[in-house]
Amino acid sequence: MYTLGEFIIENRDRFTYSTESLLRLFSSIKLAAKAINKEVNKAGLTEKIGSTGITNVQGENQQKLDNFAHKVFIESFKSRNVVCGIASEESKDFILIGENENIGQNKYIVLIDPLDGSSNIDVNVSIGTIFSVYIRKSSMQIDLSIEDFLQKGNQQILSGYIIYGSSTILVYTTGNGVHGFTLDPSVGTFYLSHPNLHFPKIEKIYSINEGNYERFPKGIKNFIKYCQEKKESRPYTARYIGSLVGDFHRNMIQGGIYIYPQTAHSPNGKLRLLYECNPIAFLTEQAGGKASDGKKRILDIEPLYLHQRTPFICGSFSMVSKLEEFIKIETNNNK
Ligand code: P6P
Repeated sequence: MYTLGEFIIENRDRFTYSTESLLRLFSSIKLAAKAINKEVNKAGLTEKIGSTGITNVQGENQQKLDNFAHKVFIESFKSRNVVCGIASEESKDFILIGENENIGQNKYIVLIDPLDGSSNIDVNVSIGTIFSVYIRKSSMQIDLSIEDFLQKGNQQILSGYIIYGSSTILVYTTGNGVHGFTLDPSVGTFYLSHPNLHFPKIEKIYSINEGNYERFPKGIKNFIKYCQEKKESRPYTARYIGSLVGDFHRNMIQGGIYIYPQTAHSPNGKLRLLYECNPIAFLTEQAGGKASDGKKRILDIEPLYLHQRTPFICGSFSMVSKLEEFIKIETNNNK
């Protein structure tokens, strides 16, 4: 079985940038993922469960493990001397990694949701880390600026997630397919377990928080009703665990669609464009699926600010296209 490092080296000709830098990036990510996995797996036995009592930049109740995961990734990227700047869901502004001149020569930008779905920690539901990597746009001779972070998703050179579930799996793409590596905790190594992940032709699942049904736009309501009509061609079932990484990972393997639309209460939706939607959208397209805000391709959305939110639909190509049709009908009816 390939380890993650062996797989990267074996496929080095398919990665445009330096293999050494990719190995360093993953060295940071793997180190942090193992540290977080250890804490997540025994959260109930440590003082790291529950809330910090702090409201984070998102206006959400920060969990202790959110804060821990954020710090672990920052330190891990700093120590591997490959990244020049990081933006995190847990930090209002981006973090410059440039204490000395050689780190200042690094050109990789990382945007990260250190622990997505963390409200599920206390109830033992899968949670995840989501990461997105770009090349800085500004010259090496000047400090990083916010524009280095506000790049369209179609500029990503690497994106992925780690899902901390019944097993810990690292899934990534560099634009040459989607590949999954399962952690063997007995040796602390990630081994190739899911080569060339791809949405199956059979579409089974729709994932949406139907508790918000009354606040959904009519096109979304009509699509939910469409999925619920039991017909030969529509064997759909509802699955939603309130954890994007968990819902997405299952849908990519079994076939399905994940929807977090705008509502009257949240006109731009809930999920963040830069470190949730763009990385998952890159993986979605590389796995043969589709990702949009209902009208526009997620990867083409122009970011205006760091913690920008967007309506988010991703999954099996034909299910996303079908939902976009329902939205288009309603948009035309309202003209
Ligand atoms: P709701 C977790 O907070 C998250 O960002 C995603 O992981 C998840 O899919 C969604 O929010 C759940 O939100 O409003 O349905 O609880």
